[in-house]
Amino acid sequence: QTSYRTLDAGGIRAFLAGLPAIATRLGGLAEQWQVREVSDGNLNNVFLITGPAGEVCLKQSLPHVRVDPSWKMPLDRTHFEAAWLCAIGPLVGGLTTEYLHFDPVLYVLVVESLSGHTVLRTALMQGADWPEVAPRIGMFVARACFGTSLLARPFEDVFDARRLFAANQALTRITLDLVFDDPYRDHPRNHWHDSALSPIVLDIRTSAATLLAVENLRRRFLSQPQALLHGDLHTGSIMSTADDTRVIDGEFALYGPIGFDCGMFVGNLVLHFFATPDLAARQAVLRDIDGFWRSFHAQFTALWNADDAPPPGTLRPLAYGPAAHVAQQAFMDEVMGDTIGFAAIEIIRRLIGYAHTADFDSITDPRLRATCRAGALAFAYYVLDHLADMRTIADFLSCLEENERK
Ligand code: SR1
Ligand code: MG
Repeated sequence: QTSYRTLDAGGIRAFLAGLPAIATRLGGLAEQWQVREVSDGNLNNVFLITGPAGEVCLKQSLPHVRVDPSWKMPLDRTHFEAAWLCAIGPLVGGLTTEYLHFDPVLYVLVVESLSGHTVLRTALMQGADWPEVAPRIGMFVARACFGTSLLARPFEDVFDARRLFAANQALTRITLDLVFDDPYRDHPRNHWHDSALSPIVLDIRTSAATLLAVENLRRRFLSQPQALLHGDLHTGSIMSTADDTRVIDGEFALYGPIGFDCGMFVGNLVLHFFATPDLAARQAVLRDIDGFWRSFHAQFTALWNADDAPPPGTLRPLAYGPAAHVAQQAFMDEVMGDTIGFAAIEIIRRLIGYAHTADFDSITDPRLRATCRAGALAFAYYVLDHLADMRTIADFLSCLEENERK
């Protein structure tokens, strides 16, 4: 067939049997391949296919949101994920999955299977303490963002890439609505379980300073195409073991402010901070936020200052010495400011918007759960109202520690 259809297990076997490199990777005959559905995110069908010689992961776009068939959606998201993977794969040194195949009719993406890895959010909820993961994510963001920016590529390449990803409008619209808009007004998609959150929601929605901060961040999200972002870098978009970490699910990829990816990751670590009752686990989150930022900063500036000859046509520095250092510092400070702001926005939407996260679900006492959620929401509200005072990751972390003592 030459038109789109949603694949079932039989359809998946027939489809993969027609791809010689993948069929060889799986080994044996198609009838022997085991197909297991592992769909976990909100949008797509995901399967693991296991043969006698190996395993692959297959992801297919649906014409709707997976968790809400009445919410219609174009199919092109796996096209953008494939394009993202091809763009950043060569830059990030093994910190994502291997791209294997994309089918533009079925909107099927086939990638390396990571069945030995655990989704980072799940691992954190199970008590894993993997100190190297956050620095690896810092490395990932630095490499992917630096390598797709004007600092590393001629403007012609960057403009072509911006044009390609500017067409990822359906998912950019989701982010705009779910992250930057719905939580700040009444909308049927919003919901929260604990009435303890309601007074804070009211405060957020009636604070002019907070709403202006959100508006400013929303504008920056759409108007600062600094680098190719992952676009949805929460702890469910990361799979890891103690020794190996991969960023997956780049379907929300777009050119935007680098601090958006940093802020999504940091915001989700903060959610875990408020969700875990264990003091040592909370200290580990503080360490991870610090480790993430240090690694991101060190790697990004190292790439910027490297002596390697950049590709012909790349912008060359015009200023050297202290002036250049000051300019670089200003750029990194701007990314830091964005990181803090976007982290707060991510926390808010995960507590009162459409797409919540599982972090708080493991707290069995309903009153404690409500207190923890309210603590996270109040923290994010405080951060948005004090953005001007929070200039460094240390400022952010001390604010988080203060909240821990409350
Ligand atoms: C309808 S999609 C809802 C959320 O899930 C994705 O992972 C993104 O975070 C999006 O905002
Ligand atoms: Mg996802």
